[in-house]
Amino acid sequence: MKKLLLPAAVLALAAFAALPLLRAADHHDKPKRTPSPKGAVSYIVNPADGATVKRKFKVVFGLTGMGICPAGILTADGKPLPDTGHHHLLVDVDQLPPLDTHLAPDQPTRYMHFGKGQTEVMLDLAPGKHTLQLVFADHAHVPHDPPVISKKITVTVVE
Ligand SMILES: [Cu+2]
Repeated sequence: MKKLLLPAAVLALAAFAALPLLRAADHHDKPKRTPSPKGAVSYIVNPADGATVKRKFKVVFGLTGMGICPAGILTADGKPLPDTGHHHLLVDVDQLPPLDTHLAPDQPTRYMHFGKGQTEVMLDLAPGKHTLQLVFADHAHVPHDPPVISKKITVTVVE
């Protein structure tokens, strides 16, 4: 538990620094997946499926049966904190990425990592229909086994 007491800036830096290293490892073996507990659910609290929203709108992430932990955090003995992870928001991503390996790096307003443990984001999207879906993943950005993924919702953005 000692590592949890590190200053937030150090945690954020660790999470940021971990990404390129993980990408480099992609070409080798598949990463070990972290188990998710039975009944864990990820969902979008807001907006509602089918809602009409303004260009700038807030997306609120919901999670039941698991906890949030910033990316890159391990216990003193090198293990992930059990039943934890961080959110990823996929915007207008038609097909889910492979769920047995590291998720692709952050792409603003399309493929977002919330490695500091954030549970909401303000989006600014062009008018029209857009889809939103959450994928929860572990300390190393690898979805849990079984994966904890929200329903994909559709919103209509208006000026
Ligand atoms: Cu991530």
